[in-house]
Amino acid sequence: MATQLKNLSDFSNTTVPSGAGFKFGIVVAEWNAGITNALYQGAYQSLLTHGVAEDDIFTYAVPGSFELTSGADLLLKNIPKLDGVITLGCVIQGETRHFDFICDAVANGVSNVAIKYSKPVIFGVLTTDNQQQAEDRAGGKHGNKGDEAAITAIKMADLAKQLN
Ligand code: DLZ
Repeated sequence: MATQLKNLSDFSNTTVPSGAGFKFGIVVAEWNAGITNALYQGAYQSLLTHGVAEDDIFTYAVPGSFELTSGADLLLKNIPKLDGVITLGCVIQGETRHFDFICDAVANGVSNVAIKYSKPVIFGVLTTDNQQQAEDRAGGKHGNKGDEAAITAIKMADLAKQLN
């Protein structure tokens, strides 16, 4: 069973479980490739650091963030025994409402895929006002959100292992 936390402060002490034996898919959007490549490097390195084997990481690219949902769905459908999928993208606000449609679609989409398969599908998508905010979160002053997405994937896969 999952570890019972006694109080909220226990959360800050939560360590990252070992990722050894877990199998993850990564789906990366090609739009804003400079940013998404940095997110990918962060996520991949973090999985390795926490014990996931190179052979247990399956990476695929999709054209844009909108396609992350179907990419995650295809991976979970076709790669046996995946423990979860990390989606990585970067949507930068433009002059039209495209931004809102893409962000809403991918946030709802990955949630639905997670529920469909009862597997973690992690939302590693930057949704920023401009390029600088994206760079700040892809290895810049606010860290690398790809790294955080990988840690979230391991924690959720570990939770699923404990409960299933
Ligand atoms: C079309 C589009 C635009 C305008 N902006 C972005 C963006 O900032 N980030 C991103 O990942 N993708 C963008 N796209 C592409 C869409 O995600 C999608 O690939 C197309 O609408 C085709 O379905």
